[in-house]
Amino acid sequence: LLNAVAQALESRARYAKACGAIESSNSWDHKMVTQCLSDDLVKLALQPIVGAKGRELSAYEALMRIDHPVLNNPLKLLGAAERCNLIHEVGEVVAVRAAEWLRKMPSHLLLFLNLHPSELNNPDRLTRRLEPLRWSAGRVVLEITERSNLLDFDAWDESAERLTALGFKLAVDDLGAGYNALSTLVALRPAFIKVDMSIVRDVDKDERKRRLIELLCKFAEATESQLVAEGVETQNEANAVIEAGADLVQGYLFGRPRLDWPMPRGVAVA
Ligand code: G
Ligand code: MN
Repeated sequence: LLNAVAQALESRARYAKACGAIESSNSWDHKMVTQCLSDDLVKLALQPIVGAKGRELSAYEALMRIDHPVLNNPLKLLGAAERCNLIHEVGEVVAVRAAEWLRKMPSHLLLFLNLHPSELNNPDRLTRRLEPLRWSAGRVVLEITERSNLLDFDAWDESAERLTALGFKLAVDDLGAGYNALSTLVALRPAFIKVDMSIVRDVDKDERKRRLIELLCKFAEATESQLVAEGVETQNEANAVIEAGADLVQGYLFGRPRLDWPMPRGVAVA
């Protein structure tokens, strides 16, 4: 039944759009996003991030999971929230959920959290919505994807400065998947560099990928940041990125995102 309702809603939204009824589809978006927020349908799953050398659990990345029949993945929720201007409200709920995880997690573990690039345009609003995390800002790493052009956002530097002053750490996410990779690395001075899984995939079989990761590891070392290899799925990929000098590894090999707590012990061992 849920599937049927979902399909009906989705085709109705498509129909409304096709008719050019932008306003009505906007109000659908608004209704559905608001429903996700008010009915507590937005959850955060945690995926382990593991130290490359000792294979010890070092951090988790919080990834949104949405229990809504139509907006049933983060991209759909964020797409709808962008269209009806509710990105900030989604972020507020995420911050509250992330603070709940921080309270449960052992205090030596960091929590990586994704920002929406448009949030960087409004430093006041962004710092306000991160308020629930302020008490433990030093354990929070804010990921900024380089899929969008960070430098297009006027206030990105003020945002970055204020977040750093509050004690939050910054990460460049998805490095290698987007368009602006290298200038973001220079401008943002991130504490963590997360290399996209498109570069990690088959790194053990591709000499150029291996060389590229080596180069980025050298850059990370020289700039006192840490390199995280994302999307590691096989033991051979893990061995290759660790040999290339990655500080941290993340991916299905080490654990999938999970909603339950406590996490199973002994995540990931090579
Ligand atoms: O853009 P970002 O790096 O935040 O996206 C993380 C996404 O990648 C999540 O949706 C997560 O579920 C997914 N993911 C995490 N580890 C792996 C992996 O090893 N393989 C694949 N294919 N996806 C992964
Ligand atoms: Mn991320």
